Amino acid sequence: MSSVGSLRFAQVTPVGRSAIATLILVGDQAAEVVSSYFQPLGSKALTDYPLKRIVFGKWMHPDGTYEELVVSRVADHQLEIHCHGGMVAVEAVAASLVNSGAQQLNWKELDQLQFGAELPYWKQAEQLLPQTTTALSTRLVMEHAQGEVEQVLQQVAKLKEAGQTQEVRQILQPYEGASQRGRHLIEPWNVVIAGKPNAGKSSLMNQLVGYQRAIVNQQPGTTRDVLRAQTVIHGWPVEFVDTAGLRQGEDAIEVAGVEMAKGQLSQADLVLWIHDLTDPWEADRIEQIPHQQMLVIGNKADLTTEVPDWAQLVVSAQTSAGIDSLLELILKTLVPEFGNPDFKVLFSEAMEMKMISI
Ligand SMILES: Nc1nc2c(ncn2[C@@H]2O[C@H](COP(=O)(O)OP(=O)(O)O)[C@@H](O)[C@H]2O)c(=O)[nH]1
Ligand SMILES: [Mg+2]
Repeated sequence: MSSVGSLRFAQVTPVGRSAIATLILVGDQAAEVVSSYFQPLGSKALTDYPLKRIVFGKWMHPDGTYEELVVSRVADHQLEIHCHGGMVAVEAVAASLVNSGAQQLNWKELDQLQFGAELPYWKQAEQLLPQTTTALSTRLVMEHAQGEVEQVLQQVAKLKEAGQTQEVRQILQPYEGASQRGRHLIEPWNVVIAGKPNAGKSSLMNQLVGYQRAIVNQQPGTTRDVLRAQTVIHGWPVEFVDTAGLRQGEDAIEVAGVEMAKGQLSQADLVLWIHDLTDPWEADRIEQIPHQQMLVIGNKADLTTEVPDWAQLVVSAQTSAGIDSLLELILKTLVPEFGNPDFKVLFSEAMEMKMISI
C-alpha cells in the first residue's frame, strides 16, 4: 500500500437510505481518530480488541448526542464503521471524520488507493455488483467477489506443481469464452428482429418481452424507427431491437430506417429473421443479411399447418404458440454452455487470457 499515511474514507454502501451504511477508513491514524469519537460499550478501548472483532458502542457528537454503531478494525490501518442507514447518521459520522482531517472519497477511488491501478480480480467482480440486474448475475458476481476464481487458480498451481497437467486442462477448459458470457450478465445480449414489412416483427417483439411496446399495424412498413425492449431469459438480460422492414421504400424516412437496421444487424449478437408463413419463401433475400448468428423463424402459424424446411421454428405472434420455445432457442443459441454442469463465467477478459494461457 503506497499511501496509507493520510487518512481517507469512503461510504461503500449505496448513498441514500438503506438498512445499514458502511464507511471504510484507511490511514495510519485511523484507529486513533475513530477512538476520539467512539466509546466501546465495555471497559476496553477499541485498540485493545483483536483485529476483525466487531465492537459495539457510541459515536459521540460535540453537542453530547450520539449514534449507536459498530466498528471493526479489519487490518492495522483500516477500519469499518457500520451505522444505521439513515442519511443523518452517516453524514454525522462523515462530518466528524472530515473534522479530524480525513479526506472523503468515493468507493472506487478508495479501492484504487488500496489496490493500485491493477485491482485484484475479486475486487473487480465486487465493483460490478451494483450493475447486476438479475438473481443469476448477482449470484455469479457474488461468488467471484468472494474469491472463487482465486481459489481455482491456487488449486491449478498445486496441480501443475504435481505435474497433473491433464487435470489442469480439465479445470481450465470451461473458462474458454467465459468473459464474453460474463459481460452479457451485466450488459444485455443484443437480439435484432428483422424481416419483411408485415411479417409480424413488432407483434413478435411484444410477445417476447410480454407487453405492448412496439407499434403493430396492418399497413406494411409502419415501424419506421428502431425500437428496443429488454427482458430476462433464465436470468440472462436480453435486449430486443425491432427494426424497420428491410425493403427499399420510396419514403425517405423508411430508407433511413433500413440503413440503420443494416448497421444493427451486423453488430447484433443474434438476428431473428421473421418470415410470414403465408408468404412465398425468398431464399436469396436472407443471403444479403449481414449477421453473426441468425435464426430463421416462420410466423403466423395460426394461418397454416405447413412447417417448411427453411424455418428453424414456427410460431404465432397472435396466439403466442411457440413463443416459449423461441425464448429457449434464443438462449440456447446465445449461451450454448448454460446448463452444463461445468458452466463457468468470468468478469474480465484479462482473467480469461490468464487462465487460458496457463
Ligand atoms: N394471424 C396472424 N397475424 C399476425 C401474426 N403476427 C402478426 N400478425 C399481423 O400481421 C400484421 C403485421 O404485424 P406487425 O407486427 O406490425 O409486422 P411488422 O411489420 O413485421 O412489424 C398485423 O396485422 C398483425 O396483427 C400472427 O402470428 N398471426
Ligand atoms: Mg413493425
